Amino acid sequence: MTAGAGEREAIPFYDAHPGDADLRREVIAGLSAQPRSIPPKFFYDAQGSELFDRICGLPEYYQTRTEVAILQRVAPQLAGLVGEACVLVELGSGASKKVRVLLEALRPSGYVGVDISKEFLLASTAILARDYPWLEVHAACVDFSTGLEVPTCDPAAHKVAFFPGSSIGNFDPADAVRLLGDIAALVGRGGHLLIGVDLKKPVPRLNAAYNDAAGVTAAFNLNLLHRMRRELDCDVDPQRFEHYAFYNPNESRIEMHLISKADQVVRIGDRSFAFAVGEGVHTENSYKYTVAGFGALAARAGFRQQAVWTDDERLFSVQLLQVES
Ligand code: AVI
Repeated sequence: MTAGAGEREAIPFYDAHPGDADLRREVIAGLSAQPRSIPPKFFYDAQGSELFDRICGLPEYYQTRTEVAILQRVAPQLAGLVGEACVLVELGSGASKKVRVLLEALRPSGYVGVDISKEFLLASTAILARDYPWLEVHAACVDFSTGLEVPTCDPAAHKVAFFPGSSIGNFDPADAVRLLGDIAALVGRGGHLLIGVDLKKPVPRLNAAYNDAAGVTAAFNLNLLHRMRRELDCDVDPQRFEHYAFYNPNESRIEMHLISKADQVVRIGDRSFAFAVGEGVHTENSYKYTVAGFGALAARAGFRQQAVWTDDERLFSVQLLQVES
């Protein structure tokens, strides 16, 4: 297809989107296990991605605005640290808002948005392609918790992965090392990873961020049950569950659960799952790190901390990691 004046060709799209079968299989496996759990990657259908976007603007959720302020402050230095004409690969690109600061500062030759939420990814990369006509934009719908096979625009270019929002915190440390290793393989020797990492801090601040007064985080958590109703043959009633989130200091993580408000049975196809009142499903962990603790984790995947920036209150960090060469 050839684009006419003022138009762009369709964005190259790589689709490895997990379908209904993965949702059904992982939900049934998670509800059959003890303790029960469902992986947080299933939060992000179109509704879940919208709700997460709203979370990012909440007064209690300090992460997003703090990270954006750090990125704006350090962007001018970044070009000097990572060099010119790179390809930027954004993991968990979501609404692709934060990356704009980097696009202006780095002027990369290519951008690859990688996300599990297909509709959201296609919409946000289309907007980027419209707003940055000089940029080669690609989209890849991938569940990167199971591997990172992503076509990059220009195989020879220096690669900079961008993994904002402390999404790395949603992986248990062993899985985080595995994912960081996949990112190291993607960017190659000397390649970079710019990553947002949420820091340890007083517990009330953490608890408030995951129990906002407007109830958006609760709606985000409960959307998982709405999604099961929408996409599976499932009779779960989301009103009979409630959101529960707290900081677990022994594991250095926020935990989110969905707690049954009644004795009840949930049916999915021909499978039934009995819940006693108070029984829960573990839906998310969000690990919090010290700067040194995250450096040690990244080193296990072959990265060294080249630069670390924080805000004045040390709520959040943005870290530039480089694969040892
Ligand atoms: C995407 N991730 C980094 C968010 C977090 O803070 O762990 C997801 C989230 N869960 C509840 N609020 C936000």
